[in-house]
Amino acid sequence: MKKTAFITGIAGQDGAYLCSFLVRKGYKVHGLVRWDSHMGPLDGLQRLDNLGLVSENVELHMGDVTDANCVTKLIRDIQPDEIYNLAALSQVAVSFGTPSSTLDINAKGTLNILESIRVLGMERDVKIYQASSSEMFGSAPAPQSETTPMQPCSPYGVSKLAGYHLAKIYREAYKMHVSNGILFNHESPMRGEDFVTRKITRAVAMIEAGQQDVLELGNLSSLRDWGYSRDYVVGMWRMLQMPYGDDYVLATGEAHSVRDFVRAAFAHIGVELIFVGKGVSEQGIDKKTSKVMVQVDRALYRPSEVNHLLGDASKAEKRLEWKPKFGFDELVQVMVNADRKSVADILSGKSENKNTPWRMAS
Ligand code: F7E
Repeated sequence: MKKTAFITGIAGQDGAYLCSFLVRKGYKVHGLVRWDSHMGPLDGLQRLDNLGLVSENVELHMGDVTDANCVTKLIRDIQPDEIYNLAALSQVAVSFGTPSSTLDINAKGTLNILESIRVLGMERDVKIYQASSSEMFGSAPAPQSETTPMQPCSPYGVSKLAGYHLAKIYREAYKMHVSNGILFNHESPMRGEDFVTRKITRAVAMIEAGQQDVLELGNLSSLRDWGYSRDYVVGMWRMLQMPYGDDYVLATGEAHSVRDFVRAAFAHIGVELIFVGKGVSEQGIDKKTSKVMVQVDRALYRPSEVNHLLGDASKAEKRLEWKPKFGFDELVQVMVNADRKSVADILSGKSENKNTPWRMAS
Protein backbone atom coordinates (compact mmCIF):
# COMPACT_ATOMS: atom_id res chain seq x y z
CA MET A 1 0.00 0.00 0.00
CA LYS A 2 1.33 3.40 -0.99
CA LYS A 3 1.81 5.58 2.10
CA THR A 4 0.58 9.16 2.17
CA ALA A 5 2.55 12.01 3.72
CA PHE A 6 1.47 15.58 4.35
CA ILE A 7 4.28 18.15 4.56
CA THR A 8 3.61 21.66 5.79
CA GLY A 9 6.36 24.03 4.61
CA ILE A 10 6.99 21.86 1.55
CA ALA A 11 8.34 24.82 -0.44
CA GLY A 12 11.24 25.39 1.95
CA GLN A 13 14.69 23.81 1.95
CA ASP A 14 13.81 20.85 4.20
CA GLY A 15 10.36 20.45 2.65
CA ALA A 16 11.86 20.02 -0.80
CA TYR A 17 14.53 17.52 0.30
CA LEU A 18 12.01 15.58 2.39
CA CYS A 19 9.53 15.50 -0.46
CA SER A 20 12.23 14.18 -2.78
CA PHE A 21 13.20 11.50 -0.24
CA LEU A 22 9.60 10.37 0.33
CA VAL A 23 8.72 10.26 -3.36
CA ARG A 24 11.76 8.02 -3.90
CA LYS A 25 10.45 5.79 -1.12
CA GLY A 26 7.15 5.44 -3.02
CA TYR A 27 5.02 7.85 -0.99
CA LYS A 28 2.24 10.02 -2.29
CA VAL A 29 3.12 13.46 -0.92
CA HIS A 30 0.73 16.31 -0.21
CA GLY A 31 2.21 19.70 0.54
CA LEU A 32 0.85 22.84 2.13
CA VAL A 33 1.76 26.08 0.38
CA ARG A 34 1.03 29.53 1.77
CA TRP A 35 -0.59 32.13 -0.45
CA ASP A 36 1.75 34.91 -1.46
CA SER A 37 0.77 38.03 -3.38
CA HIS A 38 4.08 38.05 -5.28
CA MET A 39 3.32 34.87 -7.09
CA GLY A 40 0.65 32.55 -8.30
CA PRO A 41 -0.04 29.57 -6.08
CA LEU A 42 2.57 27.36 -7.69
CA ASP A 43 5.17 29.85 -8.88
CA GLY A 44 7.06 29.89 -5.60
CA LEU A 45 7.96 26.23 -5.86
CA GLN A 46 11.22 26.36 -7.78
CA ARG A 47 12.88 24.17 -5.19
CA LEU A 48 10.43 21.37 -5.94
CA ASP A 49 10.58 22.05 -9.62
CA ASN A 50 14.37 21.83 -9.69
CA LEU A 51 14.16 18.50 -7.92
CA GLY A 52 11.73 17.31 -10.59
CA LEU A 53 9.01 16.98 -7.98
CA VAL A 54 6.08 18.73 -9.55
CA SER A 55 4.63 15.38 -10.58
CA GLU A 56 1.63 13.13 -10.04
CA ASN A 57 3.22 11.91 -6.79
CA VAL A 58 3.12 15.38 -5.30
CA GLU A 59 -0.06 17.33 -4.72
CA LEU A 60 0.02 20.89 -3.47
CA HIS A 61 -2.68 22.61 -1.43
CA MET A 62 -2.94 26.29 -0.74
CA GLY A 63 -3.57 27.09 2.90
CA ASP A 64 -2.06 28.22 6.16
CA VAL A 65 -1.21 26.44 9.40
CA THR A 66 -2.49 29.41 11.38
CA ASP A 67 -6.01 28.73 10.08
CA ALA A 68 -7.41 25.90 12.20
CA ASN A 69 -10.38 25.13 9.94
CA CYS A 70 -8.16 24.95 6.88
CA VAL A 71 -5.77 22.56 8.62
CA THR A 72 -8.59 20.30 9.87
CA LYS A 73 -10.21 20.13 6.45
CA LEU A 74 -6.94 19.28 4.71
CA ILE A 75 -6.04 16.53 7.18
CA ARG A 76 -9.57 15.10 6.92
CA ASP A 77 -9.42 15.09 3.10
CA ILE A 78 -5.85 13.85 2.72
CA GLN A 79 -6.02 11.17 5.46
CA PRO A 80 -2.22 11.09 5.78
CA ASP A 81 -0.24 8.29 7.40
CA GLU A 82 2.49 10.76 8.32
CA ILE A 83 2.51 14.53 8.87
CA TYR A 84 5.72 16.54 8.82
CA ASN A 85 5.16 19.98 10.33
CA LEU A 86 7.94 22.03 8.77
CA ALA A 87 5.93 25.24 8.27
CA ALA A 88 7.55 28.00 10.28
CA LEU A 89 8.81 31.49 10.47
CA SER A 90 12.36 30.18 10.61
CA GLN A 91 14.53 33.30 10.54
CA VAL A 92 15.60 34.00 14.13
CA ALA A 93 16.55 37.65 13.46
CA VAL A 94 13.15 38.33 11.85
CA SER A 95 11.37 36.85 14.87
CA PHE A 96 12.53 39.82 16.98
CA GLY A 97 10.66 42.18 14.65
CA THR A 98 7.57 39.99 14.23
CA PRO A 99 7.27 38.11 17.53
CA SER A 100 3.50 37.90 17.42
CA SER A 101 3.23 36.26 13.99
CA THR A 102 6.21 34.05 14.91
CA LEU A 103 4.21 32.70 17.84
CA ASP A 104 1.11 32.34 15.67
CA ILE A 105 2.83 30.33 12.96
CA ASN A 106 5.26 28.27 15.02
CA ALA A 107 3.23 27.60 18.18
CA LYS A 108 -0.43 28.00 17.21
CA GLY A 109 0.22 26.41 13.81
CA THR A 110 1.58 23.32 15.59
CA LEU A 111 -1.39 23.30 17.95
CA ASN A 112 -3.81 23.49 15.02
CA ILE A 113 -2.31 20.33 13.53
CA LEU A 114 -2.29 18.38 16.78
CA GLU A 115 -5.79 19.48 17.74
CA SER A 116 -7.15 18.71 14.25
CA ILE A 117 -5.92 15.14 14.56
CA ARG A 118 -7.59 14.86 17.95
CA VAL A 119 -10.96 16.30 16.92
CA LEU A 120 -10.97 14.15 13.79
CA GLY A 121 -10.40 11.07 15.95
CA MET A 122 -7.23 10.20 13.99
CA GLU A 123 -4.94 9.86 17.02
CA ARG A 124 -4.06 6.24 16.22
CA ASP A 125 -3.95 6.65 12.43
CA VAL A 126 -1.30 9.29 11.89
CA LYS A 127 2.31 9.83 12.95
CA ILE A 128 3.54 13.37 13.37
CA TYR A 129 6.97 14.93 13.02
CA GLN A 130 7.35 18.29 14.74
CA ALA A 131 10.25 20.45 13.54
CA SER A 132 11.76 21.51 16.83
CA SER A 133 15.02 23.43 16.88
CA SER A 134 18.36 23.75 18.65
CA GLU A 135 17.47 27.42 19.04
CA MET A 136 15.28 26.24 21.95
CA PHE A 137 18.49 25.57 23.93
CA GLY A 138 19.43 29.25 23.73
CA SER A 139 21.99 30.02 26.42
CA ALA A 140 22.13 26.46 27.82
CA PRO A 141 25.76 25.31 27.98
CA ALA A 142 27.13 23.12 25.15
CA PRO A 143 26.99 20.30 24.28
CA GLN A 144 23.20 20.08 24.21
CA SER A 145 21.19 16.85 24.18
CA GLU A 146 17.54 15.84 24.68
CA THR A 147 17.98 16.21 28.46
CA THR A 148 19.56 19.69 28.47
CA PRO A 149 17.29 22.29 30.14
CA MET A 150 16.20 24.82 27.53
CA GLN A 151 16.81 28.56 27.87
CA PRO A 152 15.64 30.20 24.61
CA CYS A 153 16.98 33.65 23.73
CA SER A 154 14.64 34.73 20.92
CA PRO A 155 10.90 34.87 20.12
CA TYR A 156 11.68 32.14 17.58
CA GLY A 157 13.22 29.94 20.29
CA VAL A 158 10.22 30.50 22.58
CA SER A 159 7.75 29.72 19.79
CA LYS A 160 9.57 26.48 18.94
CA LEU A 161 9.71 25.55 22.61
CA ALA A 162 5.92 26.02 22.84
CA GLY A 163 5.46 23.75 19.80
CA TYR A 164 7.84 21.19 21.34
CA HIS A 165 5.89 21.09 24.61
CA LEU A 166 2.55 20.88 22.82
CA ALA A 167 3.87 17.89 20.86
CA LYS A 168 4.96 16.21 24.10
CA ILE A 169 1.62 16.93 25.78
CA TYR A 170 -0.38 15.45 22.89
CA ARG A 171 1.91 12.43 22.86
CA GLU A 172 1.44 11.83 26.56
CA ALA A 173 -2.22 12.89 27.03
CA TYR A 174 -3.70 11.37 23.86
CA LYS A 175 -1.12 8.63 23.18
CA MET A 176 -0.37 10.09 19.78
CA HIS A 177 2.73 9.10 17.78
CA VAL A 178 4.41 12.51 17.84
CA SER A 179 8.16 13.06 17.59
CA ASN A 180 10.17 16.21 18.13
CA GLY A 181 13.22 16.42 15.90
CA ILE A 182 15.51 18.88 17.70
CA LEU A 183 17.56 19.80 14.67
CA PHE A 184 20.74 21.81 14.85
CA ASN A 185 21.52 24.12 11.91
CA HIS A 186 21.28 22.32 8.60
CA GLU A 187 22.14 23.96 5.33
CA SER A 188 22.42 23.31 1.61
CA PRO A 189 22.62 25.14 -1.72
CA MET A 190 18.84 25.54 -1.34
CA ARG A 191 19.16 27.53 1.89
CA GLY A 192 17.65 31.01 1.73
CA GLU A 193 20.19 33.77 1.26
CA ASP A 194 19.21 35.47 4.52
CA PHE A 195 20.78 32.64 6.55
CA VAL A 196 24.43 33.17 7.26
CA THR A 197 25.92 30.14 5.44
CA ARG A 198 24.19 30.88 2.17
CA LYS A 199 24.82 34.61 2.50
CA ILE A 200 28.52 33.77 2.78
CA THR A 201 28.73 31.27 -0.09
CA ARG A 202 26.72 33.55 -2.35
CA ALA A 203 28.97 36.51 -1.56
CA VAL A 204 32.12 34.45 -2.12
CA ALA A 205 30.87 33.45 -5.58
CA MET A 206 29.85 37.04 -6.38
CA ILE A 207 33.20 38.43 -5.20
CA GLU A 208 35.09 35.87 -7.28
CA ALA A 209 33.03 36.88 -10.31
CA GLY A 210 33.77 40.58 -9.68
CA GLN A 211 30.12 41.33 -8.87
CA GLN A 212 30.54 42.26 -5.19
CA ASP A 213 33.33 43.93 -3.21
CA VAL A 214 32.80 43.14 0.43
CA LEU A 215 30.79 40.72 2.57
CA GLU A 216 29.10 42.38 5.55
CA LEU A 217 28.17 40.24 8.52
CA GLY A 218 27.09 40.53 12.15
CA ASN A 219 28.48 38.41 14.98
CA LEU A 220 31.44 36.42 13.63
CA SER A 221 32.08 34.58 16.88
CA SER A 222 28.85 32.64 17.31
CA LEU A 223 29.38 28.91 17.12
CA ARG A 224 27.00 26.63 15.26
CA ASP A 225 26.76 22.91 14.60
CA TRP A 226 26.21 22.96 10.84
CA GLY A 227 25.12 19.88 8.89
CA TYR A 228 23.65 19.19 5.47
CA SER A 229 19.85 19.30 5.17
CA ARG A 230 19.70 16.18 3.00
CA ASP A 231 21.11 14.09 5.85
CA TYR A 232 18.60 15.53 8.29
CA VAL A 233 15.41 14.68 6.36
CA VAL A 234 16.40 11.00 6.59
CA GLY A 235 16.44 11.35 10.38
CA MET A 236 12.97 12.97 10.31
CA TRP A 237 11.58 9.99 8.43
CA ARG A 238 13.28 7.44 10.67
CA MET A 239 11.63 9.01 13.74
CA LEU A 240 8.23 8.19 12.28
CA GLN A 241 9.20 4.58 11.52
CA MET A 242 9.83 3.91 15.22
CA PRO A 243 7.18 2.03 17.24
CA TYR A 244 6.46 5.12 19.38
CA GLY A 245 7.06 8.87 19.27
CA ASP A 246 10.02 10.41 21.09
CA ASP A 247 12.40 13.40 21.04
CA TYR A 248 15.69 13.26 19.15
CA VAL A 249 18.59 15.66 18.62
CA LEU A 250 20.04 15.60 15.09
CA ALA A 251 23.45 17.24 14.86
CA THR A 252 26.99 16.64 13.63
CA GLY A 253 28.69 17.01 17.02
CA GLU A 254 31.09 19.64 15.64
CA ALA A 255 30.83 23.38 16.19
CA HIS A 256 32.42 26.07 14.02
CA SER A 257 32.28 29.85 14.29
CA VAL A 258 30.80 32.07 11.59
CA ARG A 259 34.39 33.26 11.10
CA ASP A 260 35.48 29.64 10.43
CA PHE A 261 32.75 29.28 7.81
CA VAL A 262 33.83 32.50 6.11
CA ARG A 263 37.47 31.42 6.15
CA ALA A 264 36.67 28.00 4.69
CA ALA A 265 34.43 29.45 1.97
CA PHE A 266 37.07 31.96 0.83
CA ALA A 267 39.77 29.28 1.01
CA HIS A 268 37.70 27.27 -1.45
CA ILE A 269 38.19 29.98 -4.08
CA GLY A 270 41.88 30.25 -3.24
CA VAL A 271 41.69 33.33 -1.00
CA GLU A 272 43.43 33.09 2.36
CA LEU A 273 41.81 35.44 4.85
CA ILE A 274 43.41 36.93 7.93
CA PHE A 275 41.11 38.40 10.57
CA VAL A 276 42.26 41.56 12.33
CA GLY A 277 40.54 43.76 14.94
CA LYS A 278 37.77 42.93 17.40
CA GLY A 279 33.98 43.21 17.59
CA VAL A 280 32.50 45.65 15.09
CA SER A 281 36.03 46.71 14.02
CA GLU A 282 36.99 43.20 12.94
CA GLN A 283 37.89 42.73 9.29
CA GLY A 284 38.73 39.77 7.09
CA ILE A 285 41.66 40.67 4.84
CA ASP A 286 43.02 38.88 1.77
CA LYS A 287 46.53 37.86 2.87
CA LYS A 288 47.90 38.21 -0.66
CA THR A 289 46.40 41.55 -1.73
CA SER A 290 45.62 43.15 1.69
CA LYS A 291 42.14 43.95 0.37
CA VAL A 292 39.28 44.02 2.90
CA MET A 293 36.88 41.22 2.01
CA VAL A 294 34.78 40.97 5.18
CA GLN A 295 33.44 43.70 7.43
CA VAL A 296 31.21 43.74 10.47
CA ASP A 297 27.97 45.71 10.49
CA ARG A 298 26.56 46.41 13.94
CA ALA A 299 23.02 46.45 12.48
CA LEU A 300 23.35 42.72 11.75
CA TYR A 301 23.81 41.85 15.43
CA ARG A 302 20.74 40.40 17.13
CA PRO A 303 19.15 41.91 20.25
CA SER A 304 20.21 38.73 22.04
CA GLU A 305 22.41 36.01 20.65
CA VAL A 306 22.78 32.27 21.07
CA ASN A 307 26.54 31.93 21.37
CA HIS A 308 27.32 28.24 21.29
CA LEU A 309 25.28 25.41 19.80
CA LEU A 310 26.85 21.98 19.69
CA GLY A 311 24.61 18.94 19.49
CA ASP A 312 24.97 15.53 21.06
CA ALA A 313 23.07 13.22 18.70
CA SER A 314 24.07 9.96 20.38
CA LYS A 315 20.43 8.99 21.07
CA ALA A 316 19.56 9.30 17.35
CA GLU A 317 22.70 7.41 16.44
CA LYS A 318 21.81 4.55 18.78
CA ARG A 319 18.05 4.30 18.26
CA LEU A 320 17.55 5.58 14.71
CA GLU A 321 20.96 4.47 13.42
CA TRP A 322 21.26 8.00 12.09
CA LYS A 323 24.59 9.67 11.46
CA PRO A 324 25.27 12.60 9.13
CA LYS A 325 27.29 11.71 6.04
CA PHE A 326 28.42 15.23 5.21
CA GLY A 327 31.11 17.01 7.22
CA PHE A 328 31.77 20.73 7.56
CA ASP A 329 34.35 21.07 4.77
CA GLU A 330 32.23 19.12 2.32
CA LEU A 331 29.19 21.24 3.14
CA VAL A 332 31.11 24.47 2.53
CA GLN A 333 32.46 23.13 -0.76
CA VAL A 334 29.07 21.96 -2.04
CA MET A 335 27.51 25.31 -1.22
CA VAL A 336 30.32 27.44 -2.69
CA ASN A 337 30.39 25.34 -5.87
CA ALA A 338 26.62 25.60 -6.32
CA ASP A 339 26.76 29.38 -5.95
CA ARG A 340 29.73 29.65 -8.33
CA LYS A 341 27.74 27.75 -10.92
CA SER A 342 24.57 29.78 -10.44
CA VAL A 343 26.44 33.10 -10.60
CA ALA A 344 28.23 31.93 -13.77
CA ASP A 345 24.86 30.89 -15.27
CA ILE A 346 23.33 34.28 -14.52
CA LEU A 347 26.31 36.14 -15.95
CA SER A 348 26.33 34.04 -19.10
CA GLY A 349 22.56 34.55 -19.54
CA LYS A 350 21.77 30.84 -19.01
CA SER A 351 19.71 31.58 -15.92
CA GLU A 352 17.25 34.45 -16.00
CA ASN A 353 15.78 34.43 -12.55
CA LYS A 354 18.15 36.28 -10.26
CA ASN A 355 15.89 35.71 -7.27
CA THR A 356 16.14 31.94 -7.40
CA PRO A 357 19.76 31.43 -8.37
CA TRP A 358 20.46 28.24 -6.45
CA ARG A 359 21.03 24.98 -8.17
CA MET A 360 20.55 21.49 -6.91
CA ALA A 361 23.79 19.86 -5.81
CA SER A 362 24.11 16.22 -6.69
O1 F7E B 1 22.56 32.55 11.93
C1 F7E B 1 25.22 34.90 12.86
C2 F7E B 1 23.92 34.97 13.62
O2 F7E B 1 20.50 33.03 10.61
C3 F7E B 1 23.64 31.80 12.39
C4 F7E B 1 17.52 28.58 11.47
O3 F7E B 1 17.41 27.51 10.57
O4 F7E B 1 19.15 27.40 12.73
C5 F7E B 1 18.90 28.62 12.07
O5 F7E B 1 18.98 29.71 12.96
C6 F7E B 1 24.58 32.69 13.19
C7 F7E B 1 23.88 33.56 14.23
O6 F7E B 1 20.85 30.74 11.68
C8 F7E B 1 24.96 37.19 10.06
O7 F7E B 1 23.94 36.03 14.57
C9 F7E B 1 26.38 36.76 11.64
O8 F7E B 1 24.63 33.54 15.41
O9 F7E B 1 22.16 31.37 9.72
P1 F7E B 1 21.49 31.96 10.88
P2 F7E B 1 20.30 30.58 13.17
O10 F7E B 1 19.89 31.86 13.77
O11 F7E B 1 21.31 29.79 13.94
C10 F7E B 1 18.24 27.07 13.79
C11 F7E B 1 18.60 25.70 14.31
C12 F7E B 1 16.83 27.20 13.39
O12 F7E B 1 15.96 26.45 13.83
C13 F7E B 1 16.48 28.38 12.57
O13 F7E B 1 15.21 28.24 11.97
O14 F7E B 1 25.20 33.60 12.28
N1 F7E B 1 25.35 35.91 11.80
N2 F7E B 1 26.17 37.56 10.61
C14 F7E B 1 24.45 36.14 10.84
N3 F7E B 1 23.29 35.55 10.56
C15 F7E B 1 22.58 35.99 9.48
N4 F7E B 1 21.41 35.39 9.16
N5 F7E B 1 23.05 37.03 8.70
C16 F7E B 1 24.23 37.67 8.96
O15 F7E B 1 24.61 38.60 8.25
